[in-house]
Amino acid sequence: MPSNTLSAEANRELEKFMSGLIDRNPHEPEFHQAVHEVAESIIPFTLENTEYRDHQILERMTEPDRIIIFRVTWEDDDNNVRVNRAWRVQFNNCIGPYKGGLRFDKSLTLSVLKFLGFEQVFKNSLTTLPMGGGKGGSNFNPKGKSDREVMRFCQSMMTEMYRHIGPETDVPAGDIGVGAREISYLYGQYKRLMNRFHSVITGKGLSYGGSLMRTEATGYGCAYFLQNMLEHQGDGVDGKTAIVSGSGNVALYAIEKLNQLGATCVTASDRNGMAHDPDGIRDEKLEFLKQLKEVRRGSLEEYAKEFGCEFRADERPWSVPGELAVPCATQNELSGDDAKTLVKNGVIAVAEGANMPTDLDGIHVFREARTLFAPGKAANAGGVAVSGLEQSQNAQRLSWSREEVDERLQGIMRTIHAKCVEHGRRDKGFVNYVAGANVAGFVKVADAMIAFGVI
Ligand code: NDP
Ligand code: 2IT
Repeated sequence: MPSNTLSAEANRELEKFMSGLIDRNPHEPEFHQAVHEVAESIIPFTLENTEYRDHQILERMTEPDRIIIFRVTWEDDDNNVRVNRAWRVQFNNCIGPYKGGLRFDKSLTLSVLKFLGFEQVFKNSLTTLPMGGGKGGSNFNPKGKSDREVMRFCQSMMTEMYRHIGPETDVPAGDIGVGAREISYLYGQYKRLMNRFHSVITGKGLSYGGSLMRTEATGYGCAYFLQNMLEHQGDGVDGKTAIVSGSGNVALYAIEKLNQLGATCVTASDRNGMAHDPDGIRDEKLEFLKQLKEVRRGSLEEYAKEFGCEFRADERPWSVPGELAVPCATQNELSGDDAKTLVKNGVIAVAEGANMPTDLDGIHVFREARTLFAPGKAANAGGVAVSGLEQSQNAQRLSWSREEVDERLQGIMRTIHAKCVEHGRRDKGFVNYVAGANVAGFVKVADAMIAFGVI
């Protein structure tokens, strides 16, 4: 797919690079998409900065260091033997140990994990902390499973995974379908196998090495980034209507912080559909939603019934008007047509809480409309940043206060914003946050790779 904002030479390079990547990695559409989005920014940059081409950095960065694939066998509550597949993609450890979440989702594929691991390399680089990129997970479906089934699955998964991870090697965390409960079971089994109280996983419970604010960090960080983007234009979040998707960890805390910053969040969504609450998801309604999704693991439809608002089955929220859009559910949930609808309805800023929720057409629509658009690798980096801070606290054997972690999180999000502005190509004052995040994330890793030589 050629880009109309690139020179003919850059487009030729992009086509050639992508056709090689697709040949080498067939049947991996999400991975192709994530690389294409990055290559659109990096190829023009490397045409001007030729040392990166001479060292074949983009070719090397799109090949993971290694991928571990393994069987996870476990027993359900009825004593049936169950078999799942799990992966850990160790993508790049040039600036620190592999770091990135674990996803449990019945439709998970290697293509999805490769896109997530690839994005994580750039995101972790942007945080300023010493973290490489990785991602893992399983096609295990936690929906409808008892706590004991989830425990047996996690214990079995860790019984293989423990030999591939470590505080200096690879440090997993949560993602879709992996929250506090799963992290505890995984860590308990690691500790039992290794007899070591290692900082080998983040998102831990507060009583055994977790950091205050890790639960809130991704959503809060995303709201801070949105605020930074708007303030850069002399505006702010206060008084604006926000269209949010998702109702999991990222969405709940993005809504909480956007409320605190004065916005009204009028939508949420889950796999069953979306709820539209024009008065705003706030106060006791937000507390109800947290209980519903974090504790009872129920359907969003219950929220709509409880508070008498509209629920639209099998729909996403993008047709609801608002100035801010914050997609926080999953990849490719916001298409080119959705982006056109949002632009028509007056959206001025989009911040991706999820990873790659906007498809390539959607990104192009926002760019052409000059909508402020923060890609996930910048806007949702607060989660992994506080994971990095959890590791720092574990290394020092102490815990920082909530205020201290929040202050550092705000500082990191401000720094990421500043780097995006510095590296984003500007045309009449417009900041291309996609290009800014890609180039800023790339340079740090690429320079380390060049320094290491041909490895
Ligand atoms: P959760 O599992 O807590 O929540 C996911 C939410 O998205 C749920 O509301 C879920 O619906 C919905 N969802 C998941 N898959 C689909 C789908 N295929 N179609 C429609 N809705 C879907 O995950 P998180 O909130 O942690 O993650 C959300 C996104 O944010 C992901 O892209 C993740 O990679 C990204 N992210 C997460 C970070 C973190 O720290 N947790 C950090 C950075 C990015 P339901 O309730 O029905 O399951
Ligand atoms: O996508 C992500 O950045 C995460 N799921 C968080 C990773 C982490 O290591 O905290």
